[in-house]
Amino acid sequence: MAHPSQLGFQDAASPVMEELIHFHDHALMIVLLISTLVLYIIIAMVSTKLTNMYILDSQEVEIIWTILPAAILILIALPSLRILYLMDEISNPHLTIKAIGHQWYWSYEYTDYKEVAFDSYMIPTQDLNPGQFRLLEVDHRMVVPTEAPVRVLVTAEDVLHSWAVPALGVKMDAVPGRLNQTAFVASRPGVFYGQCSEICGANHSFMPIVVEAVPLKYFQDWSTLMLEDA
Ligand SMILES: *[C@@H]1O[C@H](CO)[C@@H](O)[C@H](O)[C@H]1NC(C)=O
Ligand SMILES: [Cu+2]
Repeated sequence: MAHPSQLGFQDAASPVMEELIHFHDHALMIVLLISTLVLYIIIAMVSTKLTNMYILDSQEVEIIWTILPAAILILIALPSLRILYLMDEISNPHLTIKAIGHQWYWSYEYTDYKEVAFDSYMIPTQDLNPGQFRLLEVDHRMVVPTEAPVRVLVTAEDVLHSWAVPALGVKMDAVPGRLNQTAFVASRPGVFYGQCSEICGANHSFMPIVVEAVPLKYFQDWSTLMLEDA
C-alpha cells in the first residue's frame, strides 16, 4: 500500500513492476535533461547582447532540432513497447483466478479448484482490528502462491470496474459481458493492496482489492482448507 503523502511508486513486488519503475525513471531522466537544456537556452538567450535581428532561417539548426527530438522519442518508445508486449504475454500460468467486479465488491473464483469461490467485501471502519488499514482491508483476501505465474481473468457483473494492484504492476478493466486476462508473478510474500480503478458508482471507493502472496506450501494449506469448507 502507499504510505501517507508518499511520492513515487510503491516497492515492486513483481518483475513487471520492476520494469515499469525502471522505465519511469528512464523517462523522467530524459525529461530532466530536456528541461535543464531548455532552461539554460532561455537564460542564455535573454541575457546575451549577441543578437541579430535579420536572421530568418538556419538549415543547420532546423536539422538538429528535428532529428534530435525524433531520436529521443525512439529512445523512449522502444523500451515502452518492450514492456507493453512483455505485459501482454501470459506464459504457462500455474494458477488461474477469475476476478469479478460487482457493485460494490469483488468476487474471486479459483477455476482450477472448482469449489473455491468467495466474495471479498471491504471491512467497514467500525469493524477494523488494530493494525488493519481503513478502506483497504477486505474480509476475504485473494491468496496466491509466490514465485508462480498467476493468471487473473477479469470481468464485471454490472458496470465497468477495474482490477488494479500497483505493487504487482497490474491494472485491467473489468467489462460486463467481456473476459480479459492479465498475469503476474509475486516475487516475495506479502499483502498487496489495490482499489477499483474505474469509477463504478456510489461505493466505487469502497471495493478494495487485497492480494496475499504466500509460499507455495502455505498456499496448498489454504486451498485445502477452502476445499474442506466448500
Ligand atoms: C483486454 O485488455 C487489453 C489491454 O488493456 C485491451 O487492449 C483489450 O481490448 C481488452 N480486451 C477485451 C476483450 O476487452
Ligand atoms: Cu468498481
